[in-house]
Amino acid sequence: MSGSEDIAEKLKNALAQCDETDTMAAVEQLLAGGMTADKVVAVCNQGMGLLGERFDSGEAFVPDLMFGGAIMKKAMAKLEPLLPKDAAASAGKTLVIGTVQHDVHDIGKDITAMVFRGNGFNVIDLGVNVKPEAFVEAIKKHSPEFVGMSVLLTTCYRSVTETMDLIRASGLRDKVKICIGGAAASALVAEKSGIDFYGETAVDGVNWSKAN
Ligand code: B12
Repeated sequence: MSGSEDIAEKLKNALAQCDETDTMAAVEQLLAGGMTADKVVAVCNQGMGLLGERFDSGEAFVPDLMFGGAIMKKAMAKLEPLLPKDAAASAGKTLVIGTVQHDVHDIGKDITAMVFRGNGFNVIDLGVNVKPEAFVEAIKKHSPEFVGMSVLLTTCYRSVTETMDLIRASGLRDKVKICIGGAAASALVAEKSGIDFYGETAVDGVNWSKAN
């Protein structure tokens, strides 16, 4: 295993074990070794996935998820200024983004907002647990080109379909392009609910938005 693969492995495990000191040290080491910030973010995501698996198998508990989330945010604060930026490509277009109703996970949504901002988009962040009505009001108020929904809980699929239904019922569907992301999202979820694009990562979402 090469040096950086070794450190990436350490980073994943440190995050999954909620070890703040080792996580931050590994982030620094990967950056010093020349790994780009977006790749380091991807490694962190894998670590959070491992933490989720530990939770699934009864090895970790909700406080661990909270602690892991806080460490991930700290790592993101370090990485955010280093993420690739290309402000010209977006021509000042607007994205309205939020985590759907009944879901309070905000780390991936925040990263997505950050990456869009870094690429010159005007981002309206509605926060977490966003009601369908709030998405609709924001579309009316800000006339965005794009809407992004984040969903991490499979129990929140209904919030996604309710949001889509209300956007359609309000006559706004043709005015916006809509993307979705987060651990519970998939191309299938997007297709079934009439969403234009599923972004596996924040960068996928930005690339799609730039091309559309
Ligand atoms: C940290 C965490 C928490 C923290 C969140 C802290 C915070 N401030 O966000 C807290 C403690 C609050 C939490 C709570 C719960 N959680 Co939780 N949590 C996680 C965990 C471990 C990591 C999530 C995370 O931040 N990942 C890192 C980020 C960067 O990844 P991401 O969100 O996927 O985002 C990336 C992409 O998906 C994409 N993206 C995200 N959104 C969008 C949007 C768009 C438009 C685009 C283009 C891209 C995009 O961009 C990001 C970067 O590329 C996940 C495990 C996992 N596999 O996701 C479980 C997980 C999501 N949680 C889970 C559960 C069950 C819960 C609880 C119900 C636990 C409980 N019993 O109370 C509660 C629910 C609370 C609620 N109502 O929302 C389950 C969900 C299972 C399911 N099938 O639905 C998971 C999968 C864990 C597991 N394996 O069981 N959780």
